[in-house]
Amino acid sequence: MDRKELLKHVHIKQGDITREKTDAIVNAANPTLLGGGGVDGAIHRTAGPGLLEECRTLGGADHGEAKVTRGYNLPAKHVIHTPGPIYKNGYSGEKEVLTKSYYNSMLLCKENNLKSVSFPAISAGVYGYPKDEACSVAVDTVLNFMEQENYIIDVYFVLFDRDNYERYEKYIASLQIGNKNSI
Ligand code: AR6
Repeated sequence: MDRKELLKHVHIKQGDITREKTDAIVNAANPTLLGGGGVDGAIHRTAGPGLLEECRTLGGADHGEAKVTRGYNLPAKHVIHTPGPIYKNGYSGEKEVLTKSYYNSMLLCKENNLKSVSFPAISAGVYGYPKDEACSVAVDTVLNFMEQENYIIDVYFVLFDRDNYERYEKYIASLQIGNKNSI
Protein backbone atom coordinates (compact mmCIF):
# COMPACT_ATOMS: atom_id res chain seq x y z
CA MET A 1 0.00 0.00 0.00
CA ASP A 2 1.37 3.41 -0.81
CA ARG A 3 2.17 6.09 1.73
CA LYS A 4 -0.82 8.28 0.85
CA GLU A 5 -3.17 5.35 1.55
CA LEU A 6 -1.40 4.57 4.82
CA LEU A 7 -1.64 8.22 5.87
CA LYS A 8 -5.45 7.87 5.85
CA HIS A 9 -5.01 5.63 8.90
CA VAL A 10 -2.99 8.23 10.84
CA HIS A 11 -5.13 10.64 12.86
CA ILE A 12 -4.39 13.46 15.28
CA LYS A 13 -6.39 14.69 18.24
CA GLN A 14 -5.87 17.26 20.93
CA GLY A 15 -6.75 16.14 24.45
CA ASP A 16 -6.38 13.61 27.22
CA ILE A 17 -5.35 10.11 26.14
CA THR A 18 -7.09 8.52 29.14
CA ARG A 19 -10.43 9.24 27.43
CA GLU A 20 -9.57 7.30 24.28
CA LYS A 21 -11.79 4.35 23.38
CA THR A 22 -9.26 2.68 21.10
CA ASP A 23 -8.14 -0.96 21.46
CA ALA A 24 -4.99 0.26 23.22
CA ILE A 25 -3.45 3.43 24.56
CA VAL A 26 0.30 3.73 24.88
CA ASN A 27 1.84 4.87 28.15
CA ALA A 28 5.07 6.92 28.18
CA ALA A 29 6.32 5.00 31.21
CA ASN A 30 9.61 4.70 33.10
CA PRO A 31 11.61 1.44 33.36
CA THR A 32 9.97 0.39 36.65
CA LEU A 33 6.54 0.35 34.93
CA LEU A 34 5.15 1.26 38.34
CA GLY A 35 3.75 4.70 37.51
CA GLY A 36 5.06 8.25 37.70
CA GLY A 37 4.01 11.77 36.68
CA GLY A 38 2.77 13.17 33.36
CA VAL A 39 0.76 10.90 31.10
CA ASP A 40 1.89 7.86 33.14
CA GLY A 41 0.33 9.30 36.31
CA ALA A 42 -2.90 10.19 34.48
CA ILE A 43 -3.21 6.67 33.03
CA HIS A 44 -2.66 4.97 36.41
CA ARG A 45 -5.10 7.35 38.16
CA THR A 46 -7.86 6.66 35.64
CA ALA A 47 -7.21 2.92 35.30
CA GLY A 48 -7.27 2.34 39.08
CA PRO A 49 -5.23 -0.01 41.29
CA GLY A 50 -5.70 -3.12 39.11
CA LEU A 51 -3.27 -1.63 36.59
CA LEU A 52 -0.48 -1.19 39.13
CA GLU A 53 -1.08 -4.72 40.40
CA GLU A 54 -0.62 -6.17 36.91
CA CYS A 55 2.38 -3.91 36.26
CA ARG A 56 4.10 -5.35 39.36
CA THR A 57 4.12 -8.75 37.62
CA LEU A 58 5.94 -7.44 34.53
CA GLY A 59 9.42 -7.00 36.00
CA GLY A 60 9.95 -3.56 34.45
CA ALA A 61 11.10 -2.73 30.91
CA ASP A 62 14.20 -1.22 29.39
CA HIS A 63 14.08 2.07 27.45
CA GLY A 64 12.63 1.22 24.02
CA GLU A 65 10.92 -2.01 25.14
CA ALA A 66 7.13 -2.36 25.37
CA LYS A 67 4.81 -4.52 27.48
CA VAL A 68 1.03 -4.83 27.40
CA THR A 69 -1.59 -4.98 30.17
CA ARG A 70 -5.35 -4.77 30.38
CA GLY A 71 -7.01 -1.36 30.57
CA TYR A 72 -8.98 -1.78 33.82
CA ASN A 73 -11.19 1.32 34.36
CA LEU A 74 -9.94 3.03 31.21
CA PRO A 75 -12.22 3.09 28.17
CA ALA A 76 -9.35 1.53 26.17
CA LYS A 77 -9.08 -2.26 26.32
CA HIS A 78 -5.29 -2.44 26.72
CA VAL A 79 -2.37 -0.31 27.82
CA ILE A 80 1.00 -0.66 26.12
CA HIS A 81 3.74 0.57 28.45
CA THR A 82 7.00 1.79 26.94
CA PRO A 83 9.76 3.86 28.53
CA GLY A 84 11.10 6.19 25.86
CA PRO A 85 14.68 7.51 25.92
CA ILE A 86 15.86 10.16 28.34
CA TYR A 87 17.25 12.88 26.06
CA LYS A 88 20.87 13.79 26.77
CA ASN A 89 22.61 15.37 23.79
CA GLY A 90 21.18 13.65 20.71
CA TYR A 91 24.31 11.52 20.27
CA SER A 92 23.51 8.86 22.84
CA GLY A 93 21.23 6.66 20.76
CA GLU A 94 18.11 8.63 21.66
CA LYS A 95 16.61 8.47 18.17
CA GLU A 96 17.14 4.68 17.95
CA VAL A 97 15.53 4.16 21.34
CA LEU A 98 12.54 6.38 20.54
CA THR A 99 12.10 4.50 17.25
CA LYS A 100 12.17 1.22 19.21
CA SER A 101 9.46 2.46 21.59
CA TYR A 102 7.10 3.12 18.66
CA TYR A 103 8.19 0.01 16.75
CA ASN A 104 7.80 -2.35 19.71
CA SER A 105 4.41 -0.82 20.60
CA MET A 106 3.24 -1.40 17.03
CA LEU A 107 4.56 -4.96 17.19
CA LEU A 108 2.42 -5.66 20.27
CA CYS A 109 -0.59 -4.20 18.42
CA LYS A 110 0.06 -6.55 15.52
CA GLU A 111 0.61 -9.60 17.74
CA ASN A 112 -2.67 -8.88 19.54
CA ASN A 113 -4.50 -8.16 16.29
CA LEU A 114 -5.56 -4.67 17.42
CA LYS A 115 -7.46 -2.38 15.08
CA SER A 116 -6.77 0.98 16.74
CA VAL A 117 -4.15 2.50 19.03
CA SER A 118 -3.55 5.92 20.61
CA PHE A 119 -0.07 7.29 21.24
CA PRO A 120 1.02 10.27 23.35
CA ALA A 121 4.20 12.17 22.46
CA ILE A 122 6.58 9.66 24.07
CA SER A 123 9.66 11.28 25.71
CA ALA A 124 8.57 14.80 24.70
CA GLY A 125 7.75 15.84 28.30
CA VAL A 126 9.87 15.15 31.39
CA TYR A 127 12.32 13.06 29.32
CA GLY A 128 13.20 16.19 27.31
CA TYR A 129 13.22 14.92 23.71
CA PRO A 130 13.06 17.86 21.24
CA LYS A 131 9.46 18.07 20.08
CA ASP A 132 9.99 18.41 16.32
CA GLU A 133 12.12 15.29 16.09
CA ALA A 134 9.89 13.42 18.56
CA CYS A 135 7.01 14.13 16.16
CA SER A 136 8.75 13.02 12.97
CA VAL A 137 10.15 9.85 14.58
CA ALA A 138 6.66 8.97 15.86
CA VAL A 139 4.87 9.44 12.54
CA ASP A 140 7.66 7.94 10.38
CA THR A 141 7.99 4.84 12.58
CA VAL A 142 4.29 3.94 12.57
CA LEU A 143 4.09 4.46 8.80
CA ASN A 144 7.22 2.38 8.20
CA PHE A 145 5.87 -0.37 10.41
CA MET A 146 2.52 -0.54 8.60
CA GLU A 147 4.29 -0.57 5.24
CA GLN A 148 6.95 -3.15 6.12
CA GLU A 149 4.66 -5.48 8.06
CA ASN A 150 1.70 -5.07 5.70
CA TYR A 151 -0.46 -4.32 8.73
CA ILE A 152 -3.12 -1.64 8.78
CA ILE A 153 -4.24 -0.15 12.10
CA ASP A 154 -5.87 3.17 12.89
CA VAL A 155 -3.26 5.19 14.74
CA TYR A 156 -4.29 8.22 16.80
CA PHE A 157 -1.68 10.67 18.04
CA VAL A 158 -3.27 12.33 21.06
CA LEU A 159 -1.48 15.57 21.86
CA PHE A 160 -2.09 17.30 25.13
CA ASP A 161 -1.40 20.87 24.08
CA ARG A 162 -2.38 22.92 21.05
CA ASP A 163 1.19 23.67 20.14
CA ASN A 164 2.10 20.00 19.76
CA TYR A 165 -1.16 19.21 17.96
CA GLU A 166 -0.27 21.86 15.37
CA ARG A 167 3.24 20.41 15.03
CA TYR A 168 1.82 16.97 14.11
CA GLU A 169 -0.77 18.54 11.83
CA LYS A 170 1.94 20.39 9.93
CA TYR A 171 4.24 17.37 9.68
CA ILE A 172 1.48 15.06 8.43
CA ALA A 173 0.37 17.69 5.90
CA SER A 174 3.96 17.87 4.64
CA LEU A 175 3.93 14.09 4.08
CA GLN A 176 0.62 14.32 2.24
CA ILE A 177 2.11 16.71 -0.27
CA GLY A 178 5.27 14.61 -0.49
CA ASN A 179 7.60 17.09 1.15
CA LYS A 180 9.17 15.14 3.99
CA ASN A 181 11.60 17.83 5.06
CA SER A 182 9.33 20.73 5.83
CA ILE A 183 9.97 20.76 9.59
N1 AR6 B 1 -2.86 12.74 27.58
C1 AR6 B 1 -2.04 12.93 26.52
N2 AR6 B 1 -0.81 13.45 26.63
C2 AR6 B 1 -0.40 13.83 27.86
C3 AR6 B 1 -1.20 13.69 29.02
C4 AR6 B 1 -2.48 13.11 28.85
N3 AR6 B 1 -3.31 12.91 29.87
N4 AR6 B 1 -0.48 14.15 30.10
C5 AR6 B 1 0.70 14.60 29.61
N5 AR6 B 1 0.76 14.41 28.27
P1 AR6 B 1 5.57 12.86 29.90
P2 AR6 B 1 7.99 11.41 29.00
C6 AR6 B 1 1.84 14.72 27.31
O1 AR6 B 1 6.40 13.75 30.76
O2 AR6 B 1 8.60 12.67 28.50
C7 AR6 B 1 6.68 10.05 33.86
O3 AR6 B 1 6.90 10.46 35.18
C8 AR6 B 1 2.87 15.75 27.71
O4 AR6 B 1 2.38 17.05 27.45
O5 AR6 B 1 4.31 12.30 30.48
O6 AR6 B 1 8.06 10.18 28.15
C9 AR6 B 1 7.13 8.61 33.60
O7 AR6 B 1 6.93 7.78 34.75
C10 AR6 B 1 4.03 15.38 26.78
O8 AR6 B 1 3.86 15.98 25.49
O9 AR6 B 1 6.43 11.55 29.41
C11 AR6 B 1 8.58 8.79 33.30
O10 AR6 B 1 9.36 8.90 34.47
C12 AR6 B 1 3.90 13.88 26.61
O11 AR6 B 1 2.59 13.53 27.13
C13 AR6 B 1 8.62 10.11 32.54
O12 AR6 B 1 7.47 10.84 32.99
C14 AR6 B 1 4.94 13.05 27.34
O13 AR6 B 1 5.26 13.67 28.57
C15 AR6 B 1 8.47 9.90 31.06
O14 AR6 B 1 8.68 11.11 30.40
